[in-house]
Amino acid sequence: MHVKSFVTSALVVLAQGSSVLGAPAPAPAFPSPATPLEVRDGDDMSIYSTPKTCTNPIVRKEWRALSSLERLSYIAAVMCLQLVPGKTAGTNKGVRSRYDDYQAVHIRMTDFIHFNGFFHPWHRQYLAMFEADLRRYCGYQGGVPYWDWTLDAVSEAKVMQSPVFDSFLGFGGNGGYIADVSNFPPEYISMVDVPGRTGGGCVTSGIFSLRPVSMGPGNSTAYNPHCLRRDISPWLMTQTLNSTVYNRVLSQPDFFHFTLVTEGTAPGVPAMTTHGGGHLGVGGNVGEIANMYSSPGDPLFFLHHSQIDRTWDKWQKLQWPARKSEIAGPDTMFAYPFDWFGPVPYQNVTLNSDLNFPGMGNTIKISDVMDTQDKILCYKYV
Ligand SMILES: [Cu+2]
Repeated sequence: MHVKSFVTSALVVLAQGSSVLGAPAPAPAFPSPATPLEVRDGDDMSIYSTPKTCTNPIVRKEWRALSSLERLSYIAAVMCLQLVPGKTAGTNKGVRSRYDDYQAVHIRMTDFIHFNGFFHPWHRQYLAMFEADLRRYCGYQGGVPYWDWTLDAVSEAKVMQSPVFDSFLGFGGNGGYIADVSNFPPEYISMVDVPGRTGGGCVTSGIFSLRPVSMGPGNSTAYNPHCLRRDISPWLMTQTLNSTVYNRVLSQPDFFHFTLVTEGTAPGVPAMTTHGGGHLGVGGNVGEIANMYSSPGDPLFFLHHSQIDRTWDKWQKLQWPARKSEIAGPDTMFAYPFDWFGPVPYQNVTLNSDLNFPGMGNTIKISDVMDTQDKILCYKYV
């Protein structure tokens, strides 16, 4: 299936869907293909961990630096991945598509890849795999775009007008405002109570509002189709995603502090920085992207994490090549220095530590993903 035909289908679906955009959600009107799309590379999952000579790196650009056609091509490719059959439905019952495979592996791995030393390298490889699939299954030609939120976090008004929220050339906007979300089931509620939240309802604009999220919210890979929710806090975004916070992250003297400051030095809003700010700034109290487990159900996840990965790359390049081999942090979630809920036994991660993607790809070493243009990776940020 070629990009062009997907762009066309996207336009057709948008046109057809326009009448339901204002209707109350859930609106599970996303079309299913009559016949499964061709999965060209079969079950070959070794491609993600095959070393390559990196002569022509994939280019990852900022969302607004893409042309309109490039933005549509990316959106169409993500839609396409939501139509390509998944491969892990045997273990993850909620999987309906290749896109869902990514949500499922994140749900399953969440307790092993956050608030510890695996956070940066695991998400780096995760994005590279997602990018490889957009390209091999969906004919996408570019890299996973990043969302440089520092360009938006200058004011609350600007945040709401961010091009990533565009209903046509973006990922749709906020959910409708629900003042009281206290009656939501606990799995919907994010870890932190977010001040200044303005949504909470189902996303009502953009192509992704038409397709239900397959799994979650929360720590479950059972099939539970539900609408994509957002609960944007423009206030939180201006506090956590501005260039001052960004530069504080970048100026950390070693990886231990870099990764600590990226994930936050304490639970809660006052210590929140870039990573939490993107998730909770868009997801608020009940949005999918605010959910530690099921957040990749919101396609904006990938743009946010591309920016987080870009920041790591930028930080590395500030002292290159020394930082190409600098890794730190515990091998266990919420262990020191993330031991906010009491002491947790741990060991330090090393370059030799394993990164696991159950059902998705081979186990690799952290050392495999320390350079975006070496070993198994080949991409760059511009
Ligand atoms: Cu994550």
